[in-house]
Amino acid sequence: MDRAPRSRPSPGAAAVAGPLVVVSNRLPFRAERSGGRLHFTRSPGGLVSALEPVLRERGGVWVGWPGIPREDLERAAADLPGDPNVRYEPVPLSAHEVGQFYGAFSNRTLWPLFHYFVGTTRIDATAWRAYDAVNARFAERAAAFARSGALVWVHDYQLLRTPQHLRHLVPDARVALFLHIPFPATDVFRVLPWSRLILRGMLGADVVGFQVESYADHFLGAAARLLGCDVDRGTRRIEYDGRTISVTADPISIDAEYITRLAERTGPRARHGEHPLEILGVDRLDYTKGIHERLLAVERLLERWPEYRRRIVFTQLMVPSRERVAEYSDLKRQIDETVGRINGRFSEGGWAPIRYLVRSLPPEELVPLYRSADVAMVTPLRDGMNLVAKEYVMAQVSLTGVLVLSELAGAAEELQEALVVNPFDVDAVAAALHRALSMPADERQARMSALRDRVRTHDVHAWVRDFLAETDRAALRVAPDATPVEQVKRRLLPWLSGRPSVTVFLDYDGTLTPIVPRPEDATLSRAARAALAQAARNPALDVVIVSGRSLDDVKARVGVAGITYVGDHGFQIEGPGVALHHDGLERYRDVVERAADRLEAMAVPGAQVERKAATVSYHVRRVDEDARADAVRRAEQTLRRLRLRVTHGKMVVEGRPPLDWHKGQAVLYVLTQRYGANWPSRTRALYIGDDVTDEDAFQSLRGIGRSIHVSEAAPSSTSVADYRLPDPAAVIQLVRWLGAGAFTSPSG
Ligand code: ADQ
Repeated sequence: MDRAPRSRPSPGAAAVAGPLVVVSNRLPFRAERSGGRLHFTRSPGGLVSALEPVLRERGGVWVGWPGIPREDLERAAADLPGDPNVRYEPVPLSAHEVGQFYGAFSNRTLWPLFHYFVGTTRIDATAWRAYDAVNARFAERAAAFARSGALVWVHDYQLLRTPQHLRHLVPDARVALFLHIPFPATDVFRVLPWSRLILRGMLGADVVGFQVESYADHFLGAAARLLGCDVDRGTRRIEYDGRTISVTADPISIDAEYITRLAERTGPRARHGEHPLEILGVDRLDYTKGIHERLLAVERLLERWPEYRRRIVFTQLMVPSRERVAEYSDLKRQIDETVGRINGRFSEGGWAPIRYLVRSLPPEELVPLYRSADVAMVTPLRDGMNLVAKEYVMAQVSLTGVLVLSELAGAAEELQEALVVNPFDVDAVAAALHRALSMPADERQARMSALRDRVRTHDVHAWVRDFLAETDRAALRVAPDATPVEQVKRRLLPWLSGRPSVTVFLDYDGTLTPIVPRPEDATLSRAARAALAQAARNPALDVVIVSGRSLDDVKARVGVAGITYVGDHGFQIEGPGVALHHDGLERYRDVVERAADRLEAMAVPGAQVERKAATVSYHVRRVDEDARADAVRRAEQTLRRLRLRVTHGKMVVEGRPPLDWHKGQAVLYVLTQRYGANWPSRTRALYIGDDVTDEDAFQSLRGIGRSIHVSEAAPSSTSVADYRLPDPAAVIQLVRWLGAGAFTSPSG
């Protein structure tokens, strides 16, 4: 189990090929218990057979849940299957975690919503948190390999937050994501309260792949509309957080040669009795697959064209899935009843029109069924791709069958020679069935051979090759073509130039100056002061410094005349045409003083008490690490006892009057005082800050201004800011650019 991945580039492999790390919800094997021991058997399937050869060749790791609860895994780890060049890395999950992350959020929220079943979508915040936490765990497992330069390829809707978590842990990781199910239109996607966080999660990847173009287009649209990203629909690129993300449409396929060989070897299945026309449906038992509607279409066929009575048999094969989800057992019951009703209505003389089997057949048994079926009905109500359609086509070695295919399956974009139908339109599906059953042999051959050519040339191996080639192209592209400052400038430019003036709000500590151990040492650099002074001279620019420090302190530290200062988290404001001395200051002055005295009396070594007019700050950066949590807890108690509101910043606990007033309100106050209530049509408000307390201002300006979070790491899921800059040096650069008035000219 501790084999390290080896890189073994093959001749002709792309220049950046290296170890590959596949991350998927499940490892490619099933665990079964027998004789008190756990046994692992490989799960068959196109994805496994396509990915394993590449993993073996490049050397690699497969990260996933092994399908058994954490408790059992500890005992069984030694028995996990291995391969000299592929390492399986299990992500241990408890039964409860699987229930929340997989059973609840993946399958009762994302699955229905992404398949446009909005009414069935559950919105459950507990499940969301579990999903995000489990996604982070997958990222942690993959991080060690990502650090050594491997390409990490994340799969499917269960892991949409994993790319961002991985990017957070390994900023220069190479990450790709492929979504196997549809990506819905923005107005459906945004039903999800966490849609932006899901998007940010996905945008942690360098390449995001979808089955078909329309899903890729939906994703580009969502990035532009929900996150305000710069999106180039022509080249399918998204600018996000200083990086360029490529979006691709690459339809997954099957191992075409394997299915063909199996079909040729096994030959057609013996036909039974005198009912020569066979119609086949093969699906996971899932409400998206349209099984019930399909049964109604068979019923309609027998009603409208009675000549098919006694001449057809419709066989529906279903693999049970997600049996614990109520919608699935309801569906099973509904299908049972409808089959019973239709068979009851039409059966005669030992003939029944519908047979259905609930079981999984091995390929050796499934392929002969495909081969002998005169018609395959693949009529999902919505499907990312649908591999059954492609399997049927490749098993049709004698070119006699007809594929009836839903236009709402991704496969319909490629398989145009099928009889393409709207699966909700029962009459149209019945008519297509009639057309398929009565189609002349030469038309059947022509259609089927065209379909086979298409699937043969784009099989699953081509899919893997094409997708990996895209990731190589992304890695080889000239490194992010712009610095973070340039990226932000580019995005701000069109917005800024729409108004005659810009009001820029800047936090002080951590935004204009680097964070230092002692707050009194945070002095402004000469370059920063010069940039602010230049900005202050620009008549189209209004500069406001916003700080948790006292007004006098921040004024003295910045020392630039003609600009506005907001101190004490907004309780004091002073600048041209605006002044505020919040009445809470007087009412709470004594309480705040008393709080400061008590915090000082605690005499914690390294702790520092900062007294301001309306707030008191307790700095713990220099408190011994072991004692810090305790110091924070005691400070919180002290402040709460005096009925002050407790807030947290970076290594600081603060006590403030329990009034509904914060940096966000102070920002709106300044704007309204200076420009009137309709300020959004007169100035552009931009807020730049790094602290937790700045989030209030980001929040106040959402939708009516823009905000930049100063943070070294990729945006944390807790910040609501629009953009990010890495450090104060980048902020100063941006201020210099604003000061130079470049935003007023379209050339920037
Ligand atoms: P699924 O929703 O599982 O996959 P699909 O693409 O049809 O849908 O794959 C089903 C697979 O299960 C096929 O390979 C089929 O042969 C097999 N299968 C179904 N019933 C069976 C039975 N009774 N016995 C044995 N095998 C059976 C998701 C997306 C799809 C997307 C795939 C791959 O929902 O849209 O095509 O991933 O990306």
